[in-house]
Amino acid sequence: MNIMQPFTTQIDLHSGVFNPERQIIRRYLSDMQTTYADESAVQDILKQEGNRLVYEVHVTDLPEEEGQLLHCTTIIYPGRVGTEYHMTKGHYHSRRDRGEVYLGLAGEGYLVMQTETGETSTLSIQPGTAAYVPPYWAHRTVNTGVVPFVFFAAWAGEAGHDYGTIEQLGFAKLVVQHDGQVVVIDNAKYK
Ligand code: M6P
Ligand code: ZN
Repeated sequence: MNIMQPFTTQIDLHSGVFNPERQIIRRYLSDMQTTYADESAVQDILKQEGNRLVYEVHVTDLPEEEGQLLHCTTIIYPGRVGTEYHMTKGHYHSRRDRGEVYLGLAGEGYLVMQTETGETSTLSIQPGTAAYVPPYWAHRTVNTGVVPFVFFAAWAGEAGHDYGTIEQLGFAKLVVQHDGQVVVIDNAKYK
């Protein structure tokens, strides 16, 4: 058994920034060309405005192994691609039977989830909302506000991220702006 040293991280509850900062994963629109339903809106933005930072993840540098509890903050910047709000790529856990817990820190958004047996769930997250992603549910977060949406997440070290299934199939539900309102609609392209 490998005994690690306990440690703390100071988290700015407004910005989600870690101190000490360890690893930051930044996802730009160019990394998400097939994520949004409206692929031509992605190409128009890339051509007309150039690339944009959609979200970043501040992570602890823990080993991805059984027994560890990985944790991070995610900051999704406000914005839309076509009618669809800025969001994370979304994933299943490679070990499907591993769950995850979220805590909203700043801004607001939705946690969009689905199972491989056809169930879907969309939960609103605000500062102070603890949300539970049970085993077997794919999960994606969406910023439906006008300021950065910041939340904390913790999950099992051995869970792993399976992005491929979502890249191939997409999510069944989309969170879009319609007549100035946030609406959850069916994804016509969902396979
Ligand atoms: C949450 C957690 C992380 C994840 C991050 C960004 O904080 O689920 O494990 O990495 O969101 O989401 P994604 O990995 O789908 O881009
Ligand atoms: Zn996860």
